[in-house]
Amino acid sequence: MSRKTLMPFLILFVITANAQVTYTPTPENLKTREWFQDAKFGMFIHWGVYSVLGDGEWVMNNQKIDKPTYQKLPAFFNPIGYDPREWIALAKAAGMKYITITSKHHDGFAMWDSKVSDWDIVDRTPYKKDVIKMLADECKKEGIKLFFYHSHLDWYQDNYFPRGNTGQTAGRPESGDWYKYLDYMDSQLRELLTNYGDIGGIWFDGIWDKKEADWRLDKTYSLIHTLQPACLVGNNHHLAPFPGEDFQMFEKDLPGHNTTGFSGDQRVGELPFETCETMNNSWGFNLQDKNYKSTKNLIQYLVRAAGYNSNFLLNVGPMPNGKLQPEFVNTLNEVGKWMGKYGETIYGSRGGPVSPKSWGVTTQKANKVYVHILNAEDLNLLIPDFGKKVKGITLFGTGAKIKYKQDAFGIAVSLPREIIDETDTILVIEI
Ligand code: FHN
Repeated sequence: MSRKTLMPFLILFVITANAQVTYTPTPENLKTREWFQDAKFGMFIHWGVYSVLGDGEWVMNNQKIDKPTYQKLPAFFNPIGYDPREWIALAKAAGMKYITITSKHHDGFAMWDSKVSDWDIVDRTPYKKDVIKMLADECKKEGIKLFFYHSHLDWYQDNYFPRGNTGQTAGRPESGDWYKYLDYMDSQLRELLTNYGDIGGIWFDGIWDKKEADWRLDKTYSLIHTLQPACLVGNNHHLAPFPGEDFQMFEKDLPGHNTTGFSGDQRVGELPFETCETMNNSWGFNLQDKNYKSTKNLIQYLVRAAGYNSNFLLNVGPMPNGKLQPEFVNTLNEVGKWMGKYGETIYGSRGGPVSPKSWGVTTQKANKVYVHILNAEDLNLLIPDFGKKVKGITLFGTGAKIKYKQDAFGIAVSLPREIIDETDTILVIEI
């Protein structure tokens, strides 16, 4: 084998070798995984000082802003309109059961009161308040689990050296101590897992910036599981899960798909799944991005995700004043109305016995299989046989009986035209 052919294997080996070699999740951890799969729907929040520029969370890198210039930003970040109760009320109204917020994005800025750095919201902004603490306290009151998105990649720290593929225009010195950076990251994670109550999970991102590095995942994952055994670890490395991880995420794609190009090397593993998506085309607040996805599109994404046995983490990028844009609020309320009516077919379900099809997906709970027809291409639907005798089929919501014929090939259903709902027509198959 040539060096060139060997390289991808070596890279994979280096990363794998850094992960916990053997990992047995604790009973508490398995319980959180179960809860996570039942919860199905969460709110992703990308919020940082970058929101001031209204050009997304990559603005430092994309506009080639150096550190001294970027350091001016926190002075403009004064989110006096921030009220975590509003965000949580909206998440609940949308039917979401957990929130994943950026504790630190790639710009390295800590949105909590870090003691190991002054590059944080309390030390650098006129607002001076720990927004993560405020959110954590309200989440606890409201029974919403809180997860932290935490960037491995850091465009600010000098010790993030040798540098990766991004963050090269921050004007940092050509030297640094990589292991000091990892120690620093672990100290910050220790703060987050010590001072903010029970944390649902840590959602890592950014390893793809420096695939060949020794990320010491073993140490970091062990630290997390020692501090909070029930806390789930997930890593958006776009690869198959490593030992020490508790869920697998897919960015902007359903498990096994690669429409965005992120998941080319991603193998679908055995852990609980989550897919994340934006409401327009941006994660962080983007003033000019008006590519809002429709309510129907987002509901169908959520339903499809459930059919793929996956959670759906839907992103909002709050504005610098701490408010959410009305476009997001309206759509989320509409999604919530739908979940209020049809959530029973999603929450607590698992991917159904029939694999996803062009017409839709199935979910299942106990002896009920929910057939979600998202695209009624044909009023004569043949649901492939899944080895169970059908006792009856009804239309979800009204309970109206649906005629069917079952044979060795499957279940033939002729759908009355008047029952077709262009968002999702849901049949309940009792088995
Ligand atoms: O670079 C980030 C990006 O800003 C955003 O946080 C998304 C969320 O999945 N993840 C990274 C790109 O893979």
